[in-house]
Formats: sequence, structure tokens, C-alpha cells
Amino acid sequence: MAVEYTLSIIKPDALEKRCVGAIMSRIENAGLKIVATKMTSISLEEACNFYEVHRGKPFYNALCTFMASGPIIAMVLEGENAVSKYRALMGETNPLKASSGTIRGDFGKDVTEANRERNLVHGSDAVETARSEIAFFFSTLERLSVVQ
Ligand code: IDP
Ligand code: MG
Repeated sequence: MAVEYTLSIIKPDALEKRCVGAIMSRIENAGLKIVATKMTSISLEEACNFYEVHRGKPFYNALCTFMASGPIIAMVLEGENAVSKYRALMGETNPLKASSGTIRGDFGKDVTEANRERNLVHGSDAVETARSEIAFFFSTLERLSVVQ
């Protein structure tokens, strides 16, 4: 099986709820390795660029405003099938539908239809996407041993 890299973001709502440690523990317990990380924040313009693929969708403005609303933690995760493994750990996009045992299902119980962009975490959806998303947040130096 192939070792992959994926970009994880712990979103502003997770920092507000103080479940950063719990999320990182779940990542490590699932056999994924955190190989780069930083706490940072992004401007509205940067958030809009990061989520460019969703431009024009009804939730786009709310999503970008939310992502620029507070600190976030970006991480590069390494492991076999890291992309799909981390997406399974996150659970469904809609926290109202995400299963118990997933990050979104367990920490997003207070979310409503009106603010369901607040789903705690981001994870790349493919190896190719991960490559550009990692480059968005991390310089070559910061990526350390990540071969991409
Ligand atoms: P993903 O994060 O599970 O890959 P995407 O479809 O790529 O889901 O959507 C990006 C982000 O946009 C989601 O994580 C969530 O924060 C937000 N989002 C997606 N669909 C909706 C929606 O229908 N309402 C509100 N926010 C949404
Ligand atoms: Mg996505």
C-alpha cells in the first residue's frame, strides 16, 4: 500500500471548543503521523482562494467568513492511505449526519442547519489535491521530509 500525505486543518470552531488535543489524539491513534504543523490564521481573501473550487455555491461566503474568523491549525499527515483514512476519521461533511465515533459526529453535535459549515476539520479529498493544499500552507522548508 502507498504512503500518502494529506492536509488537515483544525477549523476555528474546534479551537473555540478546545478539542484540538482530542482531534490530534484521534489522528495519531488511527496510525497517522503528524509530520508538519502550524497554528495560523487566514484572511478572507486567502480563505476564498483556498476554497476556490466551491465559489458560487450557496455556502461559499459563510464558509470563507468562518475560516477567516479565528485561528486554525494546519497539519500534514503521513500514512498508508492517509487521504481516505483521514476522511473516514472526519466523518461526513454535514456534522448533523456524521456517525458517532467520527470527529464531526462527536464534536459537532451542537451544530444546526444554519451554521453547518462549522464542521471542525478539513481533509484533502485526493492525493493531487493534497499536494496543492500542502503547498498553500507550508513552504518547502517547513514541509521537512515530506516528499512532494
Ligand atoms: P469536505 O470538507 O467534507 O470535503 P466539501 O464539500 O469540500 O466538504 O465542502 C467544504 C466545506 O464547506 C465543508 O467542510 C463545510 O465546512 C462547508 N460546506 C459544505 N457543504 C455545505 C453546506 O451545504 N452548508 C454549509 N456549509 C457547507
Ligand atoms: Mg472538500
